[in-house]
Amino acid sequence: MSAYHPLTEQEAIEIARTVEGIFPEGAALQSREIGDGNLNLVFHITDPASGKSLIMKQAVPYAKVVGESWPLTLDRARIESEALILQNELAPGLVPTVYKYDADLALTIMEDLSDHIIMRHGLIKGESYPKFAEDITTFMAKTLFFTSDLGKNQQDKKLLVKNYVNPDLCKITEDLVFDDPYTVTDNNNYEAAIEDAAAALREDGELHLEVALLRAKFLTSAQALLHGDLHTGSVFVTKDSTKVIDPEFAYYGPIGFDVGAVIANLVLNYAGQGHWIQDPSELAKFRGYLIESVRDIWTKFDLKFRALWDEHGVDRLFNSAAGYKDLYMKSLLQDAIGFAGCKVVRRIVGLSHVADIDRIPDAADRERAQRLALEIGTSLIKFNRKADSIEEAIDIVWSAAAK
Ligand code: SR1
Ligand code: MG
Repeated sequence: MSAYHPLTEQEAIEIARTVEGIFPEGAALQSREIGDGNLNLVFHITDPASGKSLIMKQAVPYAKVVGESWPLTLDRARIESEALILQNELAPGLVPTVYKYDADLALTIMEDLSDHIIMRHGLIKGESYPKFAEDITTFMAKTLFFTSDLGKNQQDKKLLVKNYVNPDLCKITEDLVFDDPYTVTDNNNYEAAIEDAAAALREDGELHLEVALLRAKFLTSAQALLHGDLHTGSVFVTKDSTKVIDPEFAYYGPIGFDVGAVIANLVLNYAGQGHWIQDPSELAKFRGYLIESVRDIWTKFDLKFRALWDEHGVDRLFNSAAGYKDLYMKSLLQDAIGFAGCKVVRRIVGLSHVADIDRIPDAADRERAQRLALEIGTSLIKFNRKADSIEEAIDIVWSAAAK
C-alpha cells in the first residue's frame, strides 16, 4: 500500500510490473506521461520487445486544467474504475478492460487503446465512423436502461445511486454547463470577436427559463447511471470499433444528458467543418454524414431502449400503463435536444472548449463557426420542450447553417 502522491514515469513502470499477465518477466518497460485532458495524469507503459502495453490513469487532487486553486476529490478515480467495470458487464466490449484499481494512489490501470483514435481528432480530419452510431446507442441503451428504475431492481438501484454520488464532478457541470455561460464570471473564456453573442446569452430570458429547467433536471432527476461526460473526446474509435472511456463524471442523472452530449459534439464538429473541409461538395457530404449520425443516434437509441424495456422491464405499472412508454421516450428526446444545446453553448463561451472549433487557425473562420454553434445551441435549448421528433432538431441545424 502506498500513500497518495502523483507518480513519476519511473514509479509508473514499477507499478505496471505488478499487473499480472501483461508484461513478460524482466521486460524493459518504457513510460511516458501523455495526459492531455483537463483533470488527470495518464501514463502509457510499453514493452517494445513484446509489443505489450497498458494505460495508467491517475487522478490528481485538483483540476489540472486550472491548477491547485480548484481542489477535486480523488474519489473520482474510484467512480471511474467502478463505472468502467459495470459498463463492461452491461455493454461488453464497448469500454476498455480494467486490469487493476489502486484506491490509495487513485490509480486505474487499464487496456491500452492506442490502436484506436480519439473520435474528435478523427472527425476533425473528416473521417467517418460507420460503426459509431450502432455502438454508442448500444452502449447508452444498455448502460442507461439496466441502471434505471425501468430495468433494475429498484432497491438495488438506490444502492447504486448512493455509490455514485459525485458532488465535485457534478458541480463542475452545474457551473460550466448550466450557469457560467449565462452570467459574467472569470470561468468564462471566449474571444472578443463574439462579445455581442456572449452578451446576448446573458440577456435572453426565454433561454434562461429553459436552461433553468434543464439545470433542475441535472440536479434532481436520478433516472440512470450516466457516463456524465460523453463527448467525442471520451470515445476511442476505429472504422469497426468503438470504446467509451473516462466515466469519472458518472452519477445518477437524467438519461437525455448522455444522449444530448453525443449529439452536441457532432453538432460542434458540424459547425467547425466549414473550415476543416474547404471543398463545397466534400463539406456538404461530410456534414450530411454528421446529420445522418445525429438522426441514427436518436432513432437507434429509441429503438434499442424500447426493445430492452419490452423484454426486461421490471416495473409492473411502467410496463403496462398504456401510453407511458411513448411519453417517457418523448421526454428523453426533448431532454436530449435541450442538453445538447447547453453542451454546444458551453464549449463556445465557457471554460473548456473543443478542438473542432478552437483549433481553426483563421480568426474569421473560427468566429463563423462559433456564431453558428451558438445559433444552433440556443435554438435547440429554446425548442427542446416543443420537440416531437429528431427531424425538428435536424431542421434547426440545417436552417442555422443555411443563413
Ligand atoms: C474543469 S474540467 C472541464 C471539462 O472537462 C471535462 O471533460 C468535462 O467536460 C468538464 O466540464
Ligand atoms: Mg474526460
